[in-house]
Amino acid sequence: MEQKPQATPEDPAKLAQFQARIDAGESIEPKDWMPERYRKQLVRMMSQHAHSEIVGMLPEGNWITRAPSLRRKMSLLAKVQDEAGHGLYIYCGTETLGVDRAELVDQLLDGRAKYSSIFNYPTLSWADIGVIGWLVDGAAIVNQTVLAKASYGPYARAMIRICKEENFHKRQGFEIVATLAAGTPAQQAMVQDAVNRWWWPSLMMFGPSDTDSPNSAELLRWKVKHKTNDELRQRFVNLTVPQAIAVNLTLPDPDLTYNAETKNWEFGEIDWAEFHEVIRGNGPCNRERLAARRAAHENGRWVREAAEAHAAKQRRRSTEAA
Ligand code: FAQ
Repeated sequence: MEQKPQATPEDPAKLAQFQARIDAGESIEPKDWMPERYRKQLVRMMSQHAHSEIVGMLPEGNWITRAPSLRRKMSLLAKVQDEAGHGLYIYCGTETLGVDRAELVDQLLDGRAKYSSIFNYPTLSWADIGVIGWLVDGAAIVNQTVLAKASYGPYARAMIRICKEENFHKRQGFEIVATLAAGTPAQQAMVQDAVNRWWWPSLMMFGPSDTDSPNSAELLRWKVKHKTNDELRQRFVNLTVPQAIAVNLTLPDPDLTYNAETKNWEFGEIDWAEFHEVIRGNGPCNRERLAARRAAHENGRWVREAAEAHAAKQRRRSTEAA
């Protein structure tokens, strides 16, 4: 159920004033006038982001009962719990744009909403947990550090807080990776296999290349995005290659070469057909992920109903007392 608190007809003077505020680097706050299209773009992007955090709990949650030590189990539990917090925090941010969270959740559960492609891949070994922290949280940080300067205040503030926690996740993941990479031959093979499987999907997290990204131009003009998908992807590759070298792991790309002139690690062609299949719902785990979220939602129904009944009772009491 979308309310449209700011359905003011968009006269050119207002639009120009809005763009001038953006160009001056001002932050747009929930009660400020904004073009309907700006609001819609933010709802789209923020809700996809919130869904990603929630679905993102599933691949890692798969290993909580099998973590190799109490210390690893505690930090994995904390990480998964953090992702839930990020999701709820971003849903709250989306609600400041006049959207009901229940409606967004329905869109996720009935398959209308997108969430990050990366969470449709399976976690086959313990090494995947390290590699997700290193590569997936690493990619999320590169993307979200820039989103922390987004023009919409509530989203930008959410990103600042979330990035602090993602940094911790990345370090924790890299520590698992470094430990396995310095371990027995079997551990080394396990972590190399995980890197081989997660590298390309991690690059896909940044979205289609700039020539194929329908939303980028508008988001850049409104300073929701400050960098393009390809710019962020390149930054991630540049940061990650030296880390792989440091722990003697190979990245599965024969075309990876350092260009001393541009100071970039150039990389091979991404399999865009795979990317589009995954976001169309045909990745290795799409169906499993949605089934797990639907079951969780159904199992939580009694909690929501009890909370609503309690809130209604409290409201009745305060009306009677007044
Ligand atoms: N997966 O025009 P663009 C995390 C869609 S981090 C699925 O380039 P845009 C932390 C896109 O939505 C992961 N769909 O789109 C964590 C659009 O579809 P639409 C989440 C994708 O918005 C770590 C269409 O393709 N992070 O969860 C993907 O300008 C570890 C055309 O694309 C965020 O969401 C994709 N990878 O740029 C949790 C960050 N890429 O709506 C647990 C915020 C593109 O037109 C464990 N979002 N699409 O039908 C963004 O920065 C942007 O939305 C991009 C896409 C960069 C993802």
